[in-house]
Amino acid sequence: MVLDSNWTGEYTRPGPRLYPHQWSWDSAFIAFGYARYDQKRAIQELRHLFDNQWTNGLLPQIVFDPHFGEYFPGIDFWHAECSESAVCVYKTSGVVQPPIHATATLHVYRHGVDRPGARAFLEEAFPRLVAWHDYLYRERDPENEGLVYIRHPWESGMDNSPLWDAIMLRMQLRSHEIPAYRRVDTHVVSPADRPESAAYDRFAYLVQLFSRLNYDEARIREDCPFLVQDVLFNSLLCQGERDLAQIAQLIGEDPSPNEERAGKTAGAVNRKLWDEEHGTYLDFDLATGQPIRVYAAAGFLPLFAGIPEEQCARRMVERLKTTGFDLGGEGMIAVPSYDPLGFGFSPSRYWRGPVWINIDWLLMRGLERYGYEKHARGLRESIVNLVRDNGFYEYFNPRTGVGHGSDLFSWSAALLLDAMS
Ligand code: 9YW
Repeated sequence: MVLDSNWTGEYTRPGPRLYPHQWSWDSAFIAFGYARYDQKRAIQELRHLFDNQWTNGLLPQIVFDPHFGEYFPGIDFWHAECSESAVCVYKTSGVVQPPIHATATLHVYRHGVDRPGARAFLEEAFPRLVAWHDYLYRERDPENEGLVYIRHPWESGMDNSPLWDAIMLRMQLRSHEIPAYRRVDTHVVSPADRPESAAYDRFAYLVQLFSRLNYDEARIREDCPFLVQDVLFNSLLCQGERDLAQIAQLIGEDPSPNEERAGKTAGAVNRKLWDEEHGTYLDFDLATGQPIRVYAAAGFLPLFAGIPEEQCARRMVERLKTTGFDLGGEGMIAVPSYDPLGFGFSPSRYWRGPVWINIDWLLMRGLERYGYEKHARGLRESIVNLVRDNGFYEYFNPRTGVGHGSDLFSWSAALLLDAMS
């Protein structure tokens, strides 16, 4: 079983060779899978991440396992110790990933068979989750808009998406500005599946910028060429706040601050990120003050958080059906991560079009939430068949179903377990 083989005793590796350390949103997705059949592991998974939270609340994208060296960028590239807040058990990276942790924690509570254990974990996790969301609203929303920014493509969880192409192109680096580094990923899987080296130059440049600025967010905000209010990140934060309010209620805390923040973020997503012309949501580039007019599947994920009004949701579903996303149609095996009719599409390259199970799982839950049962059921069947027929890959060609990236990929297994139960 995929999850058992990736379990280290402390956390679950996202993939056996490509991703040996602990990744933040992977662990949350993995906890969804464990929730029903191994509550203890679901809790351990999240606890291992929370134990490595920075003192300012930042929940790191990667917690490094000292037993595994082979990964770029590793501990020595991040220099997280430059931040006085990075006081944790293990070394970590210095960026974050989408905040789906409160939602995962509540899910583990709801499905846990050991009720006292599940409740005790809610009490343990609550202050961690509050500190995490407080960090985001405090450090990443300087104008108090209710929308937080990300400052690296890795923070989106979709690092090679065409969403970032214009910003990457704008970052014209002189050769002395590109740090020396050696990639490991292209030795583990086919380089044709992975981001180009021009993208990695920019990823590495940003990491070096953060460490040079000692991870001081006020200074990063001034100098960083990548500052984006991302639809998926803010939608998950909004749902996370709704779930944190539920957790507060369950353990006898005041839910109103979280309810208020959820409402504020939902309102801001609708006001600032909705694209009336195309009936979807768009990311906003804070450096240019303009929306990013790139149409990715993530633009539909406010459905997961109940953000759009019914009428907007209807337009979104129409758009999903009539564009290259082909919801419910015959052309695509499941909903691709990026519109195949878009300029940056590739059926096999990382985040530029392949089907990702986590994106379709979020969309499936969103469609269910709005009562689009037939489409939700269709999408569930598509992803179950896709994995059954092709294996537990990281992502899949949307036309042929051929798997790419890491094999034995943990969240593909975990979310399948959840989708089938
Ligand atoms: C990287 C681990 C991570 C995921 C991201 C995915 C990829 C690249 O792998 O990140 O090297 O960190 O884009 O969403 O969490 O599975």
